[in-house]
Amino acid sequence: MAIHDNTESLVLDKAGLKVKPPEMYNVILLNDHYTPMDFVVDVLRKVFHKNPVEATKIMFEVHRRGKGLAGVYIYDIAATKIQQVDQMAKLEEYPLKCTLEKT
Ligand code: TYC
Repeated sequence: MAIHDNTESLVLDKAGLKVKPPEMYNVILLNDHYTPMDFVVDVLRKVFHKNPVEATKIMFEVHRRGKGLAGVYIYDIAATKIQQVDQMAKLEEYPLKCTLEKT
């Protein structure tokens, strides 16, 4: 059982041994010309648990600048989120994509 404070500083287990914090990954949402804005907001709400205001802000950031940060997670969670986005986009035949970036 490891104890750490989420700041990548205090990292001792019960025996007082040093434990490495997990590597974190940015999930980056990419712009395209076809996916409807409402759908992107829906994805940000369902997959990344953003509220309507935050989801809309991120969607417009991606729309204007080409990409934007959807969330930061350990590898397995980030990879699962990407699969979920792929699955939602595929069902509607939208080209929406997101990628992983090491922090
Ligand atoms: N550019 C898209 C449009 O004008 C909207 C969009 C935003 C698509 C964000 C993808 O990740 C995205 N319909």
